[in-house]
Amino acid sequence: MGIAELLNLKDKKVLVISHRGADVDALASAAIVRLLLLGKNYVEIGVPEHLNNSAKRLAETMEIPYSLTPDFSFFDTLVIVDLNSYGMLGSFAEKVKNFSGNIFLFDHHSKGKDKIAKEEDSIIVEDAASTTEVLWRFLSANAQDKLNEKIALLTACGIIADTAHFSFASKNTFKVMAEVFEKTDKTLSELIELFSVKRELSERIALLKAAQRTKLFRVNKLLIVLSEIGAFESQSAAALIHLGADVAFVGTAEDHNIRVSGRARFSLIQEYNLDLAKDIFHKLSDFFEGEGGGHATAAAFTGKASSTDQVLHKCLELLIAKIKEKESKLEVKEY
Ligand SMILES: [Mn+2]
Repeated sequence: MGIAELLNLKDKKVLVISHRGADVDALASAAIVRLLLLGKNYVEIGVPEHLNNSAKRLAETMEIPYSLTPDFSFFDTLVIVDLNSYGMLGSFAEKVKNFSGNIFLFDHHSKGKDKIAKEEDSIIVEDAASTTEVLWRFLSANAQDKLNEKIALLTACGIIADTAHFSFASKNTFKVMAEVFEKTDKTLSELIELFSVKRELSERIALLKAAQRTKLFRVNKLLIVLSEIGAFESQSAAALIHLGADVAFVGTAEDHNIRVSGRARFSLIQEYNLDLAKDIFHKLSDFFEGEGGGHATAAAFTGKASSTDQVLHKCLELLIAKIKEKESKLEVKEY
């Protein structure tokens, strides 16, 4: 088929799916695909389980309709955005596995072992800042005329959110942003406004508790922290990096369902050739039931274990093994 065929679809029933807990990039990417195909096809957006608050805000400001319970049997085409592993599909995973129609996929996460769509129907650019950036580059190359203001705004929102306001921008990010600004009169702060939400009290309490409960390790010159909280684990891991950690792993447990989120300082990628997704989170499924994935500096695991602590310490162990490849002498100290 070939992924460029997506642009020629006509009279199809298309379901666009993002990952569980859809974030701004996931929803914005789905909205871009919807806008591309609308008019010539019937298009719906499906999100497994839930969206985060910023994505919900974007859905309001950009008027993006979505469903948490799409009827898969109605559709003949799937477009998957911002994920490449069945684990990230949550309750939709089985339905996607059993889907018999065409499947297209756009993503920027580290490639896992799953093959959701055929190679020629997928574009996975691991060094892109966001999936919206991948889509923008795809359209620039194949359908310049489709690049309108609405798609530009959505592209910018995905980039700004996934780069934490340009902290992790890729080589092409600013080129894409420059092209975006040619399509709109909005300023950067007006773009940020499109998905801004006030942080709730519960989130701020969780972050401060995560900081209070850290276990701190020094491995040579690196500071690594482990922590456990009731929710907001990914935000907490990011906050701990801002506080001074080089790598942070934060876990939460609901019954025996455990989620662990990891963040690493960007400089470690080059210095230690570290990729959190490949070196740590993909490997967790060798030790625990569940699945992990993500990016070089931000990744997560969802699965089962007898305790969160067990998973956190496995993350630490795998990280130390990776550091060992670079440094012959290791001095590990717990504070
Ligand atoms: Mn993304």
